Amino acid sequence: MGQLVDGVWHDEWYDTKSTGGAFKRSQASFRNWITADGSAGPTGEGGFKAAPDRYHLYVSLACPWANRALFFRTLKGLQDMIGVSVVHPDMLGEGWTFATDYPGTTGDTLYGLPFARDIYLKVKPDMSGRVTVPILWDKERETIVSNESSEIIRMFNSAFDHLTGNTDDYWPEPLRDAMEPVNDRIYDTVNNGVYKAGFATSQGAYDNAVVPLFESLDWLEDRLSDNRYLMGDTLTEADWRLFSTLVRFDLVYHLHFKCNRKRIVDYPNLWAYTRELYQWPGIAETINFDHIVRHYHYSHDTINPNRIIPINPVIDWMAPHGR
Ligand SMILES: N[C@@H](CCC(=O)N[C@@H](CS)C(=O)NCC(=O)O)C(=O)O
Repeated sequence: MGQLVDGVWHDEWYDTKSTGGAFKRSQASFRNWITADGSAGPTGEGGFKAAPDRYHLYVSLACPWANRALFFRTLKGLQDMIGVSVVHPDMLGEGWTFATDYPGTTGDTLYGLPFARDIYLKVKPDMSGRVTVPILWDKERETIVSNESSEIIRMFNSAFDHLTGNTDDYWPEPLRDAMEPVNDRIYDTVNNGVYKAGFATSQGAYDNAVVPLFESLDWLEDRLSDNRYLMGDTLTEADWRLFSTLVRFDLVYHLHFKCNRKRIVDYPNLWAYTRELYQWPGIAETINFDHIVRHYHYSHDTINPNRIIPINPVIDWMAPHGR
């Protein structure tokens, strides 16, 4: 793990000294949007028109943010239009790498570069900042469209509809206003909450993350008792954003990130809901538990310095969910 400073790689852990032990996630640096006609999106510049085989996704199969981009690539039938390169699960001194000595990795299938940072440096040789996945790449302009997964899933949700004929809408207009605070709470206390708990280097920072995390899981358990999905009868992006964290919870966040008041299997509604989404057509193929378990336990040497991979519970993901 490290970051670029003026184009030079520095192998250093997240700085939590200046924040009283609290993990602060940095803002994504590329915020353009693919649109149906190439017009500019809500942020960034225009010129990224939806087209078959023009865009490419760099992902880690371990990463919950990258995984949600993969969910949407599948849900929206974009597999033939958008290629994927998969990084190595171990993120050590060089950051994400394109090493291929691990099952399920692909290397950089476009340029054969060794490190994910090289993709960023190709665009901005003096780049400063973290090198994160997912990266949505434009093969035509040879640049990064976006490295912000919440925006990538919105692009995938609609920009290619005229090309694929898939008009499934996970961000429906009538639900947007109500969805926003749900997404915000889930992002802050659950998706990012597990990281804040796990990367905390003081008791106070850990407590400030882990208590709201379990308050939110209780709130979600209750919400799902009389709602089929988070926003009612309609399956939305809010569900997929939550699912990406839930599917990792019992295998990595519970132990490795010390989010251990309860497991997801202890919540009847959340557990059935997690299984339902796991069993959604095409979704299981985007989830690689081996990369997930390996990445977290092997990469975070401040948390697990001996890199021992735990035995972990055996989870029956295909058990009937009854929902
Ligand atoms: N805002 C980004 C966050 C992505 C992110 O933090 N990805 C992690 C992997 S799970 C990463 O690449 N971290 C490397 C680092 O921070 O150095 C998004 O949602 O797309």
